Amino acid sequence: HDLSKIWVNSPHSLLVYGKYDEISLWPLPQKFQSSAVAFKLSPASFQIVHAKQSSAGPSCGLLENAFRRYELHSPLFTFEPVLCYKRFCSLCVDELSIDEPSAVLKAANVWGALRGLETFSQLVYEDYYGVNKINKTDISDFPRFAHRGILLDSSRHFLPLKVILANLVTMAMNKFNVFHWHIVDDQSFPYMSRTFPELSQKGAYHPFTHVYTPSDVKMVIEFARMRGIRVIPEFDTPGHTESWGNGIKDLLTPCYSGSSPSGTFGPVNPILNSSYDFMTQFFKEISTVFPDAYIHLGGDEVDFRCWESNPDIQKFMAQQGFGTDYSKLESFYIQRLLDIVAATKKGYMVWQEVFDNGVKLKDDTVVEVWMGNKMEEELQNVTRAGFTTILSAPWYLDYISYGQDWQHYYKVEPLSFPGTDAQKKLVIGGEACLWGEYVDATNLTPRLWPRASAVAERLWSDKSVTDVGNAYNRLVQHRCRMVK
Ligand code: CP6
Repeated sequence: HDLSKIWVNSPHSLLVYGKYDEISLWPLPQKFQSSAVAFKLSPASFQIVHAKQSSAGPSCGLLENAFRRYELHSPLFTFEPVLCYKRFCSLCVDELSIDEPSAVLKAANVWGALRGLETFSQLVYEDYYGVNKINKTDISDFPRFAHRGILLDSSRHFLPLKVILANLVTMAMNKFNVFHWHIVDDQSFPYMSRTFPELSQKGAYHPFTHVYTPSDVKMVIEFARMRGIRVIPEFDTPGHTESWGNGIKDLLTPCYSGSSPSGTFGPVNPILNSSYDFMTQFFKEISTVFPDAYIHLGGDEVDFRCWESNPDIQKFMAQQGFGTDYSKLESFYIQRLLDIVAATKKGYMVWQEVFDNGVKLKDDTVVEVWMGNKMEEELQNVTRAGFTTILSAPWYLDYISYGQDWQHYYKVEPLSFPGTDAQKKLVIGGEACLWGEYVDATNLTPRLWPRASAVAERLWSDKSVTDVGNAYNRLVQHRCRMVK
């Protein structure tokens, strides 16, 4: 027979996920009460509107945008949730109550309202007859940790804009709120700088196609903001900077073999004033391009061999009385860099080595603990010194192994280290890191999700939410929701 037709069976609605009243919220809210009473959502006039008493209105572009997004994806609702936006709430617990004749979402601020809309959308399911329903439900919710991040690395492999935006969408579905953009590294420099265009012209994998233009960067920041996600860029120095050297003459240390330069280069040259002049101009630009209050300055894995080989550096070490302790030279560099960045009025984040090397840090510095060995000791030390801390050591998602490794990520308790309550309060959250050595646009999404969802629930839900079996059942459905 000839093939004469193709029957396309398309789903009614993108946002109808669960089947037969299985509820699969992810991450689990702090307080949740649902009843068997179900309301039907028929296909006419679903609307999300501002409540009369709301302090936000149609002039709030961020919420208007979110309303349209959630409505667009759910054309079958007649249900009318009312968004009540209150400017102040002492405890900042947001509430969602679903009842007749309309659902009400009370949020302390726009970010809470966005999270509540996501929760609402996850509650809609299709019953046995294909009818869209939502049960009578009461939810109070708030995140356990304030900093819930994902690190992506766009240097080892260039990540097209589309991939980054798609990742921001899945982040919002998991209530992540920080995109840590490890934008440049040894391998390539895709950030297009207005002040130093040679950096990407000579340091990117391709000067036109594998770069983030100023408008690309703006797009990422705005797309993220619309979903309640901060963008913290990382410009890692003095190590991990090989690609910077292509565009900026004399920025990197020439390595020596014996008494002559070998032609290879090491970390940023810390003994030249020109290096600091460059950093001053460069970070002045970065501080205006990225609106977040924080910049990540890296400072990890500085290889001392090149510095050791260079006679000018040796001479400088002697003059400064550093002996042969190159971590003192590293601290010397970082100290000056921190002062440069502090002058731009930004806060900074650094990898743990910067703290370990005894660099004097501003009080509001955030230290990121990434080394898996002695993680608890490090958390103890950093918080004892009074610094705010982010944990990423247990969540290196680029490291892959056989089986369901999400369970390992899920079982981590970030506050299990010995310390006082005051110390534990300093741990403000964590990050799932997907380093890019073996990751590009072709495998990023399936490598990251739903494994990062395990981290999302650990950082959002109550400490007592630890049942792996229960999590498994919800995660299966949550994955399905993300795929759709
Ligand atoms: N790149 C940069 C990396 C890593 C770090 N910094 C890294 C180190 C060890 C592991 C995974 C990633 N690839 N710039 C360390 C923070 Cl196991």
